[in-house]
Amino acid sequence: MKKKSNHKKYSRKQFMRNAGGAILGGSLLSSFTFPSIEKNQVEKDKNFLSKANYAALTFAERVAADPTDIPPPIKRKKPKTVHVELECVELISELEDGTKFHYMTFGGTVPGPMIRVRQGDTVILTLTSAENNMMLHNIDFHAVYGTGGGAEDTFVTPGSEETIKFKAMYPGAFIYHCAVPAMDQHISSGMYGIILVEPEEGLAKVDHEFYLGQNEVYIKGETGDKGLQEFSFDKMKDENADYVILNGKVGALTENGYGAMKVKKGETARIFFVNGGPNLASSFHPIGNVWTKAWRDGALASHPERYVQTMLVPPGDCAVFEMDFPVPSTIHLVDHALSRVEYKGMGGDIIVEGSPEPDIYDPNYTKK
Ligand SMILES: [Cu+2]
Repeated sequence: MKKKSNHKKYSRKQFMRNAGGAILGGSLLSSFTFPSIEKNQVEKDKNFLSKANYAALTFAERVAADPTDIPPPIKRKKPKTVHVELECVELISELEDGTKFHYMTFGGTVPGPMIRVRQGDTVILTLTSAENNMMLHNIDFHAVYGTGGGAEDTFVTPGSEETIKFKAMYPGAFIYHCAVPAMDQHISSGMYGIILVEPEEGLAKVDHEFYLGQNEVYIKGETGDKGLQEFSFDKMKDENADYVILNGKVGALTENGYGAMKVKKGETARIFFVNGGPNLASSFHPIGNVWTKAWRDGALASHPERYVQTMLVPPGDCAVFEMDFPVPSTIHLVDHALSRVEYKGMGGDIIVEGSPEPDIYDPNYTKK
């Protein structure tokens, strides 16, 4: 049985005791203020991570979310009450092979599990925090009317839980993210995902759905350094990222990683994309293809834009795409700020299998 965290009555001392150690708290620069959290906490604890003993955290072989691990489309014609449980999980995993990092996640993956509800549904959301976590966490849903999108009422210390209820009033794909003081660090470390609120009329039928998340990571070392890398607040303040990655790890969604996404010629796919940031906008582009339909900001109540080459997705935002695959090809999904692809790990692949379509694209054409 998890204990309620009851954060509103917490003194810093109690807070530290319950967390089993120091907890990195709020930035004085934050525009978000939580009166329940002492303001000088972050300055006192700034060096906590560099002194932290990570022995309590488990090593996860894989932190990258499986892009096909998505709840099925909703067929219901009526709203209902949906129970959702999300666990805050800190772990050690790899930014690239041999480069270890203290990830903070929802559910152990980056991005966190995709939540799928229907407009009008009532959501009973329970946020839990794993016993061996070191930090304070909470959750802010952009799909929620209410203070902090739920953040103010979901602070969880290690081993505790909080529950809120909300109604999904409007449709769209919305980010959820941790929003404790120092939320930029927590999001950079992996604490973000999508809550999809399907419109009452549902979504068009497609052959595949994929779930992708971009975020950037700041470390004290350099990109590619081996061993456990410390988080760099200084680089984060300068927005000078060492990694810009898709689904939490360099090359995760390629044949050299956990495998590319696979489709067949003539099929269709929908892509749910979230940019956690915390600071960098994504110029999201499918090399060798186009976004046949694109819902900017994940705003599914709007008409989609058509044949969009590069979609700007700001930090803290989503986009929904539909794609056609008329020819066999390998489509590189990139942030078209291409130095992030060349030097910082960004990108993932969709492989389109099938026989050639020389009318549309002929790589072997001989000039007559
Ligand atoms: Cu957090």
